[in-house]
Amino acid sequence: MEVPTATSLRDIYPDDAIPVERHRWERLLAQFKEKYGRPAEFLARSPGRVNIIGEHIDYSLYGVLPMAITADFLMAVATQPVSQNPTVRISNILSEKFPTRGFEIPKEGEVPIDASTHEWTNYFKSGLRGASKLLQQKHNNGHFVSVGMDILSDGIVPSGGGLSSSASFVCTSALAVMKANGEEKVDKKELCELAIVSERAVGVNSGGMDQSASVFSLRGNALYVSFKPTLSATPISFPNTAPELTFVIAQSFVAADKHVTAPVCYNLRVVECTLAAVFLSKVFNLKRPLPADSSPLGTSLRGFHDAYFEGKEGIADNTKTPVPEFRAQLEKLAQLTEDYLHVEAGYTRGEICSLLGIGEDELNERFMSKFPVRADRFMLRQRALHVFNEAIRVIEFRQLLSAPPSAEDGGSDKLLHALGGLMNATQDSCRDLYDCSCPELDELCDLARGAGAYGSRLTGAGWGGCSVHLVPKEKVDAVKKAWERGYYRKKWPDISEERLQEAIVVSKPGSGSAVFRVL
Ligand code: NG1
Ligand code: MG
Repeated sequence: MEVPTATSLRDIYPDDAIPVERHRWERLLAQFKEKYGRPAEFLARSPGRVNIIGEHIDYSLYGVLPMAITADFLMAVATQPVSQNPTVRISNILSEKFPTRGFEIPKEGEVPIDASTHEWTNYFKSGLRGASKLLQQKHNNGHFVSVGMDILSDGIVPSGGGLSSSASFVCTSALAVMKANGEEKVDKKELCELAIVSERAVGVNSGGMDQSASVFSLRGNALYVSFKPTLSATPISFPNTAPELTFVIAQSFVAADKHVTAPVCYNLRVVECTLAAVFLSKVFNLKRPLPADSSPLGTSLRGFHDAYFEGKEGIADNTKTPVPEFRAQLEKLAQLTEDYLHVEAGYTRGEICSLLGIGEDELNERFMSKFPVRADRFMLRQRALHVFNEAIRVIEFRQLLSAPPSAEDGGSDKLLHALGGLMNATQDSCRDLYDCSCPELDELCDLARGAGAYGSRLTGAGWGGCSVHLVPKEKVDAVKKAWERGYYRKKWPDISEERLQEAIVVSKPGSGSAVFRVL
């Protein structure tokens, strides 16, 4: 599947967003011409996403259910005349929010990325790196050097908020580089896989959910993204129930800067899940080391899953859409975790080493060197329980969407309660087992549920950032009022109207990456 060349805004945005987007695109093109003294040749864009369910399981290679939002990163681009010293000149319309600065494209080796400075140019550079690597593979003409580019971008995905601002920026950047270097057709899977790997260069050992949602989404649909045996994305339509399913996004405004907290939050969770997988494979003395896979540290709970059930008659799942037995397998693994990973207080490095039969140096080298983490105890039990049970909730959520209860069987009210119940269970598990919520997110969820939301939970990495709520259309105002009174105006009595508008987003499912040829 290729990234589409849009011929009208209608190919990209839901109808009600068109007037605002038209104005935004025209403003960007006018400012591009003013800044660079010539018109842009094309525009590239990739949206942010909200994750409906399936949290912190993509890097364990279990399927997730995100939905692209309308907000995107939009880049106007013109290539520079061929020169000995190609450069990238890049700036943002909202320059104070997404600071970037130009740089020379190196003639040898990869563009250097200093992951210690958290600046947005790094995301462009990771997109440039990934695209250059892919173009080099495709055209194997020795070392590939990108043409110089003039870029003016306008990103309106709220940053640091769990709506994948970073992934959408990387995807747009990689797409812009591919187009600037003459790639007529850009394959979605290739674009997505390069964005997943290259974003890790910025210092967060992330999974592949965000880039997949950003690239593959189709307007009006959610997306089921699965990672084994290979990356695949399946559009999921919502049943046309009444009242219509509305997902409302609410910012906690708690800065969730994953780069700063990664060693004790996000990257630590990746290590804990990977160690849980290796630990379980030792407990069940599976013959050989776990198979290498596309997870950030090369092996995962899904790797343990497939190894544990390999050869067992009749139930082994390697298909894109899980077979019925897949759920039974997950329940079995959750039970094994209950029974065999019994230490609630967490496992020390020493205990892990003695069970794995390796020394502390090897443990650090294999699991904690590229992305250092800080912890004395690793909560293997809790993280594995969350992952296996969350993977089950995704299967149940999908089944409800594809086969909603019939009218006589309770109809849409039963559907909304069931979907909301799964989202609430995910929030409880993120808070209690995965420890990635925070009081502000818990507060937003309580207020929403009290005002009529069927389901409320954090979305994205958590530890701040955004929440997502399943709210029947007629209850949206009541929920917004409850947040205004009980959260936003309480914490910030002088909050501006504009900030309040920014806090709550009701977004219809938008489409994914696209390019728009101007000249
Ligand atoms: P956010 O918080 O939107 O960046 C992060 C990861 C995802 C996934 C979620 C948790 C990055 C780029 N993305 O999303 O891969 O693991 O957390 O489900 O870090
Ligand atoms: Mg992100």
